[in-house]
Amino acid sequence: MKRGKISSLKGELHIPGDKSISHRSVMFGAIAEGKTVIKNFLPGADCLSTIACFRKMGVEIEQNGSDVTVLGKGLDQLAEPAELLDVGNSGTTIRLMLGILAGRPFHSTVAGDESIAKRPMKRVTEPLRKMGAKIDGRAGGEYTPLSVRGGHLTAIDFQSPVASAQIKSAVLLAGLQAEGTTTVTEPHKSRDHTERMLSMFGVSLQEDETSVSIEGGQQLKAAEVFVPGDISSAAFFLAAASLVPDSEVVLRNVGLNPTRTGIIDVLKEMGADLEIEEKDAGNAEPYGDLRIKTSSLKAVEISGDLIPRLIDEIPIIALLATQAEGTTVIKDAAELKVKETNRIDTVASELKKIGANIEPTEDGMKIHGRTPLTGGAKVSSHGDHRIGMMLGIAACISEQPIDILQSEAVSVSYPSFFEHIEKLAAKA
Ligand code: SPQ
Repeated sequence: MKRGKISSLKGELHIPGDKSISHRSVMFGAIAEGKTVIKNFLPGADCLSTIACFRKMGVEIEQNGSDVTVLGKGLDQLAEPAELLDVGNSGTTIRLMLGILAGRPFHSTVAGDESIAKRPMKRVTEPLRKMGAKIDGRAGGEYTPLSVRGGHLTAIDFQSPVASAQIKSAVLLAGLQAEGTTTVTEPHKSRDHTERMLSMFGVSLQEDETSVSIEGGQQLKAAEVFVPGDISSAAFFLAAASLVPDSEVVLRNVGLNPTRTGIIDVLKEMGADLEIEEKDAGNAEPYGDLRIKTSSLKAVEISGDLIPRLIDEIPIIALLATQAEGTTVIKDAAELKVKETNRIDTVASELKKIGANIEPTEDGMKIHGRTPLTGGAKVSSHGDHRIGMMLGIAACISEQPIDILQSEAVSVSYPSFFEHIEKLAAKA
């Protein structure tokens, strides 16, 4: 797909539903008793994979665009799937679903696409095996396809080596089915959508800053879920409006869960002209409207407990940093290497092709600004939705058009991404 410079972005967008919350609403609805109604569900490829997997376990799920109804009959009614559970490109689907499958007394096989086949699974399969699940796979259970025989589980006290909501959630979902109280402790707090949503579904949890405990044997009760817009998707338009001259954009109903708002903190520190209006304080997941205008940015340092609060935004932060005064340093972000692509390498290689001055490091990157983007090159998403969207925004400010290969990857989390750029550009 060839994309070129845009003179200005104006208008407003309703950002599609949050991917993390959409996955969880289907999974928790599927194991709850009763009818779960989901509004503003994200009909992106990843969340559709979650729906397809649970249908294969006998759960009735109606999906009409962003309206979804899940007819849950409780954990015990999940059926042994006759076919492979195909998670597509979705790390969240496979890791959280493994936590559920670990306690089910049946056999299942789980796999996904080429990218999933390279992503590490022992971080989840090891604690689940310790609890009593039988899981096998390539390289001793590190890589898909994975074969799972679930059954009786015993609680564990698990110290996760990395801050990861997927590891935490998988162990908690297994803990829900285990004998005793399971505790997960992380080095830094990761996104807490699982904890918030389990509470909505009637499960009690004990939480402190970096650990969560759950007592086994609790039954989920169906709930009504409103999914706010995905701040990770909004981030691309926050960046676009900051960088494209003479822009002013309003993003409606964006999720503002504090475990996800690192991008807002960083934009403010960089000097962005950003206003936030919080809405319905009663929703389990806070949300609000964001208004952002073009601004002059300066470099920042990003590390430590800020990293899990913006891990998926690092590709777009790198683009912002190319246009900020000074050198931006990103550290403690080695987790980027095990995402849909090695995002340290793909961000650096693709941005360099269009003129950026960026150095990959062991656990992050250094970006030297301000460097005008020349464009005029062929780049690729490498099948990674966030790299595809970052390049889509880079094209808006590049001197020459750029050719983005595998741009269709954006449909994993934001199928209407390019239409939304057109919508704002058309009004300019
Ligand atoms: O689902 P997937 O493929 O892992 O998606 C990504 C993304 O960029 O959309 C990561 F590549 O988001 C993860 C996120 O990085 C979604 C997620 C969740 O919903 O629990 C948690 C984070 O991953 P992790 O490994 O830190 O738990």
